[in-house]
Amino acid sequence: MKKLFSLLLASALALSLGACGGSTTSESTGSAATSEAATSEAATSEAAESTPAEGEASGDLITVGFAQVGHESDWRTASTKSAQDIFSEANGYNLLFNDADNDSAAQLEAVRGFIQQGVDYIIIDPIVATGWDTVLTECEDAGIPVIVIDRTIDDSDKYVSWVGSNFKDEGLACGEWLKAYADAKGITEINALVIEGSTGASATIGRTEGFKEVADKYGWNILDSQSGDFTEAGGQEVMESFCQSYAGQFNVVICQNDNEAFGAMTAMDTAGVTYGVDGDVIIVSFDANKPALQEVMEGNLNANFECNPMAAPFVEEIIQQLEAGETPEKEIYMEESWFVAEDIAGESITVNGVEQPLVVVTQEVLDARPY
Ligand code: GYE
Repeated sequence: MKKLFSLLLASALALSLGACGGSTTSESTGSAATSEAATSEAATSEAAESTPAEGEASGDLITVGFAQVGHESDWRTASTKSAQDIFSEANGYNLLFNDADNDSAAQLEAVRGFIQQGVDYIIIDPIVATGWDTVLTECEDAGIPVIVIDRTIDDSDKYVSWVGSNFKDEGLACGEWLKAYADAKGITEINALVIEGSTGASATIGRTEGFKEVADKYGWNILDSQSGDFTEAGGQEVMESFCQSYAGQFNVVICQNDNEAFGAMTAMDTAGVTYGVDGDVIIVSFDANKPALQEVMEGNLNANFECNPMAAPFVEEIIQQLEAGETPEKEIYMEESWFVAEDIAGESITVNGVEQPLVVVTQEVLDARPY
């Protein structure tokens, strides 16, 4: 019954959001630091469903607080869904979900809220890579194990495990693919524009460093690099200004996630710049969510470097190991694929000595994708 109510609440919320243009706002999903606050703001159905009192009353459920980044991208939606699917009551969990709406101060307070509620475990997807040691010490003092997913925490090791991706390798892979592609096409000069993700996020830092390392190695020109905040609107805004400032000067656009790429494509359409396999500009993205892979298949995006959002099953395994008194691995890397529109840059690329296939996106590949 509770579940039905929260489902109804969720659909009512979705309808009302749809009615005001389909975009979520900070008011509706805002920086609710505790599930109580989240309930009053109707922030998420999970939060509405999972009050601490229920967690205690439900006895043997394991209570997990998840401090999520926000709702900025399709990748993020897939990550949230993965956690909600795995940490369900049916699976023995009581999930307290917090959407920090990309506000790192709110995310720290959300973690503190979880400590106050006495949760059994805390999952953090850190918005930014630094500023964590104090709150992680508070978690340690409270005896609550922390599991970090996706982005890294770079200034503290007071967590049990991290599950995520090697973002620098993603950037390196993007660069090495571009080299092979440009060679195959006889393109000798690269003038690139980079639309970065959110400032201070390890995903941004790694992808930027990886691509820059390859650009420096081959003497490419990075004309500009600006944050689009991992959103479609941000990508569009940055690309609109790039189209004005660098008209006729660029032949590569690197978007650090799929949603920014959608925005960049809109901006280039408006500016009359052609891109993709038949265009003047090579456009590349990271994440490889289904809607973006569709664009790769149609030749509108030249390549897409996957970032796998399905960390939750690994986190559950870690929690089960802790419950059994075992010591989980400190770092777990997700498996990811590199996707391309055309079969012309070779069959694979090698990054840090590891060779990985380039997958040409077909309908069959698309159909087999889980997110
Ligand atoms: O690429 C982007 C999201 O942290 C890897 O965050 C994640 C990034 C992902 O908003 O779409």
